[in-house]
Amino acid sequence: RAALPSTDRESFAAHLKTCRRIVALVGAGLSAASGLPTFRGAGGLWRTHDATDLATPEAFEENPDLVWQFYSFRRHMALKAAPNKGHYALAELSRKNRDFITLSQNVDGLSQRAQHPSEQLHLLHGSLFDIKCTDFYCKYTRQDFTDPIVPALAIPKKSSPKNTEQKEDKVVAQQTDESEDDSEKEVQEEQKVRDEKKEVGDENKECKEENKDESDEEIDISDISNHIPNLSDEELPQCPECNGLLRPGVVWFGEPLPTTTLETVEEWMSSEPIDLMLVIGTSSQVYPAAGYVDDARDKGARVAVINMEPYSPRKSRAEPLKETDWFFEGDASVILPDILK
Ligand code: BJW
Ligand code: ZN
Repeated sequence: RAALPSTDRESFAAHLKTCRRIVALVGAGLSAASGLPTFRGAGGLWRTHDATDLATPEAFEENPDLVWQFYSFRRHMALKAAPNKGHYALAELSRKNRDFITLSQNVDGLSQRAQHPSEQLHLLHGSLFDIKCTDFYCKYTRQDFTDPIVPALAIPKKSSPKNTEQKEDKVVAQQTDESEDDSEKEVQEEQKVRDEKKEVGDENKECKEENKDESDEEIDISDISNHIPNLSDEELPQCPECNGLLRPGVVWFGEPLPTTTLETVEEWMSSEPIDLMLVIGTSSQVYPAAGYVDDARDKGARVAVINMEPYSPRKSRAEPLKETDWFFEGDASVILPDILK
């Protein structure tokens, strides 16, 4: 019989105190409490499509409009969401310990918005807000937080008469914002202030509540579930340099992870010892990301898994864990602030 990992927070706290070099692998579960759906299991569907089917170069080639609508929706949701206490706890520990790196599979920008030190945050799967040209020879890229990125990708809104007046106001306001040509920095600053207010203001509420926005009501996903208008390539984001089609700067299945990120991470991982590997809110099914857990173990790391699903030695989630490892079952936004404090 396999030995069970510890669930004891005190022994974890004692180990954490002695740790110098720490690495965290984070996944969609970290942002779940911010209201963003995970990929696998419940919530992994967008309209009728499996999220992992849309995250492929083949899907984009076949149906760029469908895939862009998926990403436009994800960008909208991510911008509307706020970082949760789990993001803030990781960011805070990073500021205290410069030998702590986080390998994030998330593309939602929430760790950055929680002021995670950027040199200690490695984005394995890119970002929803990096946009790049699909033309192999064109190296055009930009950061872009505009929502919607082009008018045709606006999220269809509910058309209930009750909301109509308010809805129109909002659309106008959004257009004014854009025409005033806000610099991206200003937009991000404003967002930072809003994030901080949300965090501090609603301290006692559940994270999900905290991140709920009145404008949630505006989006009616059910209404458009099977009706996707065909957008032409001209209506989709276009490259200002070569007129080619732009795409989200995320890493799809079969694509290589960003080279410099891999190099930096591998260099950090190559020195010994690594004292602790935190595996947070990820199903650890996607490689090479999941492989870093074994790499850290090889350098001596004890592993602590934080996941909503109960521990099962047979599933491949950094398992099998050892007796000297930890498994903390529950919401990362609740557990992280407690165990990392
Ligand atoms: C909570 C919670 C709460 C819920 N609190 N917990 C070796 C073996 C087999 C296959 C391969 C291999 N090496 C490579 C492959 C192929 C492939 C792969 O891994 N396939 C597997 C599926 C088998 N890998 C690749 O293709 C990668 N590229 C590559 O290897 O390139 C090689 C190459 C080299 C040179 C030239 C060319 C190629 C690329 C992988 C890219 C993955 N991309 C995606 C989409 C990103 C864009 C987007 O966001 O749309 O990344 S797929 C998707 O999965 C996304 C995620 O980052 C990633 C991981 O998912 P994650 O985060 O773990 O989410 P879930 O939903 O799976 O899990 C959530 C977890 O949270 C669950 O456990 C919940 O219980 C838990 N949870 N609420 C705590 N509140
Ligand atoms: Zn181009």
